Amino acid sequence: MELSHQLIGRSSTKLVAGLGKTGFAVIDYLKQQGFAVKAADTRLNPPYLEQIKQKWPNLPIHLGEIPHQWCEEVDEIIVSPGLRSDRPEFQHARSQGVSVIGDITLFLRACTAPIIAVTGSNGKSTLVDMLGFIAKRLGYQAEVLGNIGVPAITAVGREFDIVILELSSFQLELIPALNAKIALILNITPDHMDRYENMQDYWAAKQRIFIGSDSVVVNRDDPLTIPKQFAGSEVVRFGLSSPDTKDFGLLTINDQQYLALGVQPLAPVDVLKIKGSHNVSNVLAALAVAQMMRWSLDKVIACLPDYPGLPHRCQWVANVQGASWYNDSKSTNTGSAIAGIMGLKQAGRRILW
Ligand code: UMA
Ligand code: ADP
Repeated sequence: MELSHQLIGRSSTKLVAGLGKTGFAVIDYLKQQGFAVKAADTRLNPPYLEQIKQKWPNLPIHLGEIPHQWCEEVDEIIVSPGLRSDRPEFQHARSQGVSVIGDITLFLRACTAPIIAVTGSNGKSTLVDMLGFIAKRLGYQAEVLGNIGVPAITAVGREFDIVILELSSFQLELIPALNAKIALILNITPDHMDRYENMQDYWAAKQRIFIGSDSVVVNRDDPLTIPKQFAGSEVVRFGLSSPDTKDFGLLTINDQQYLALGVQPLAPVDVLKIKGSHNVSNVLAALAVAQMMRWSLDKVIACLPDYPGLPHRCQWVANVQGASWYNDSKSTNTGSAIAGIMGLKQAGRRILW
């Protein structure tokens, strides 16, 4: 389905706050739409400054603390995910009737394709990448967008039939209603505690993914992934234990572990290239999504052994003198570090971390 270009308030001025990857993509989109744009960043030398100056030499730019005046003289501010949207200048703008949104809200205004939305503390990128891999193998035109590193707004104008959207808690904070076809929180462990008061606040931001969603996937190993409110139609669960009738999980048959739907074994876990029980959990989540999308499970199972995983995530590098080496440099919080160590643990195996 094609994304429509909504030309809302062509003559109005937008302020893009944050001149990183997101800010650059948002300015590009807004300029293409014919809006007057101003840009600001609290840093004196933000990463995309030179590209922005080169592409739009006359664009007004403010660097350093953003003045209240800059925020009140526009009709809308698009705040990059790395910037807190409760900063005083944005609060002031709100009090003056200025709308303060994020890049995803801008994207949602133009997106008519169904969205599979994924958040969580760890494994988001692996899951969305895997879902993109599967969807493309099954012949769907799928776009993998968002926090994985592709600002969603860059997809507007392209043709596709499904969006697989990775969302951070920062992005979710600014989304009023995502209305996803399927929404899921993969897991919740402490992260970004410099941005949130406590785990409750972090969890509440993640929970926003469920607003307006048709169906949800729940990790039954992690109660924090259950929607606190859900008015949609379907819930499918996954977890590493043996599953209930309609859930995904693991069955042990003749000492071998199988991915399973209810009592039905689907494929031995050993066929997967990506290793560790945390990755098995990611695969089970993908199967739950596939089931809800009514994708052929036989076809999905057939392509799973080919999924290579993403670099730097428990990525096998080499075997040297009997020792396996893994690169897990994308492990940036305690939850993922524990998952990496515990996930690769086997009887008789010694791990040097
Ligand atoms: N910053 C300032 N002043 C500003 C604007 C930004 O100091 O005025 C700082 C922020 O505090 C942050 C950094 O600059 O430390 C980058 O912020 P940004 O919003 O400009 O980031 P982008 O380059 O646009 O990248 C963002 C996501 N970054 C963050 O949320 C911090 C990228 O996720 C994402 O891939 C990209 O948009 C495309 O959607 C990165 C990330 O680390 C990979 N995300 C966190 C995570 O995964 O845990 C949430
Ligand atoms: P995210 O996008 O959420 O940061 P990634 O897929 O990039 O997640 O993986 C980041 C780190 O988390 C890597 O070290 C990876 O091995 C680990 N990881 C992947 N899946 C999970 C999971 N389900 N639970 C815990 N850690 C995980």
